[in-house]
Amino acid sequence: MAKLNLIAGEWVSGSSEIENRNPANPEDIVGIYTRGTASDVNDAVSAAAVAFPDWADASPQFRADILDRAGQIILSRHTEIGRILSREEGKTLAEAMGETIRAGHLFKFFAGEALRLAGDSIASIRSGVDVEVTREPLGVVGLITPWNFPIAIPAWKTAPALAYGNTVVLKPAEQTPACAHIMAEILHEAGCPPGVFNLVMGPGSVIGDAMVNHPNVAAISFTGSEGVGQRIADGCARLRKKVQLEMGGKNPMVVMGDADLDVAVPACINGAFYSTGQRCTASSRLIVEANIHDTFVERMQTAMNDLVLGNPLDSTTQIGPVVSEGQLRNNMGYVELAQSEGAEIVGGKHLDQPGFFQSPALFLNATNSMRSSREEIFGPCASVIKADGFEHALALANDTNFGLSSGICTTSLRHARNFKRSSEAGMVMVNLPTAGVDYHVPFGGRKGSSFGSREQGRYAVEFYTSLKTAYTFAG
Ligand code: UN1
Repeated sequence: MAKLNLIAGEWVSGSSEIENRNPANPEDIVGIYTRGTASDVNDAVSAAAVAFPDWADASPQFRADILDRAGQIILSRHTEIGRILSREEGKTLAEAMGETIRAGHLFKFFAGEALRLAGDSIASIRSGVDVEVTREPLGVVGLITPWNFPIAIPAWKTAPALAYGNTVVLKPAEQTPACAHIMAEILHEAGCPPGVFNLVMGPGSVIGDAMVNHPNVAAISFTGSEGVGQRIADGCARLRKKVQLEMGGKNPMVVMGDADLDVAVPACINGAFYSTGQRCTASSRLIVEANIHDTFVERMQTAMNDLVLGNPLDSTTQIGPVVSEGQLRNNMGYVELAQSEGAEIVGGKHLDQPGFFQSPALFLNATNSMRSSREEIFGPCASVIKADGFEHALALANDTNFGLSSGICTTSLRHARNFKRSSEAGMVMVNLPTAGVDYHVPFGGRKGSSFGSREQGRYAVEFYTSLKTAYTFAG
């Protein structure tokens, strides 16, 4: 029996079905999921529009309690949900449980934020007049989420949207519908009124497009690829919708000659290869000061040889499969490209076993101008680029069309400070991997990585509300 869409508080089937398979073991079917149509999107948007006035006017305590309950249920089920997440996406059980806990915390954080929505009272330039600035929800918001964080990203968009009084239509990635479906069940169970939260699963070209083009969807928040992001931005601009885009990265990790390699090597291994490199915050360019380069590469190779690849459900596994055959082909294509561009390849082999496995790859002697150093791969592959000193490393780090996350490993306060100030990225890490962020602070980038205001933390209010300036003359 296929898992269904949630529209107006009812579970409804779409027009076809899709199998959700485990990338570590394609024989393992995680579940069968319905695929909705544009008409399901219309129904979901209508339900969300009908539910909006009461939800927007509900006591913030009412909204907070529902979000808090949802967060609590997610936390209490994190082992079971983590296992399903690992089976549908391929990340290790530890990463999957960590992600599920993050989702639970996100709901609980935004439960609190629902009660903290604040405005301003500003003196008017006219006497006897009061000016108040308040924040109001937007209406129906459309959320489009990727496969690489199947529960955390749906949670970090849904929780603030609902906390501030919007109603939601969520379209999760087709490869990973299970966690979003569980989140929908949990919101339902937590007491979310019919129509406040709707789930429509199906292909992006159908469901996503219908959401972007629907006149009653006030805003779209999207995380995914650059190409799709551009299409969504164009559609939203045409209809003057608010839009928030979180797209790719080619995140630099600078390793200075003065770095503590006991800190730098694990940070680079984690940033480049954990979650099989399938994070938009992954460290895909390791920019290493020449005087430490050979030692660093040697230490990285030793650490890579020690990495345990395999079934993500085994507790010793550190690196699981890539998400799909298509993604594996893409990654192998970039390994070949890097080689043809003159890089020396370490690892990067397709493993001959069931599932979509490859060994992590370093592209040695890479230059920053190679295509393999400029385009996002979204796999466990990192270019190693030599730098002559701090200024050169900084220039290389910033020489990219992306600007999501960046990092530096150094023991110099001066290098750390200068890098934090001059890095053209939305998030900067010192002696930490570029990936793996806190859930209660802003997330987002610059240049080609992001568009619109930041996600997460109290800054999420910018996107999910609209300002109103009210003037009152009391007479
Ligand atoms: C993280 O690094 O902890 O899609 C989160 C992504 C990002 C999330 C990264 N939006 O990879």
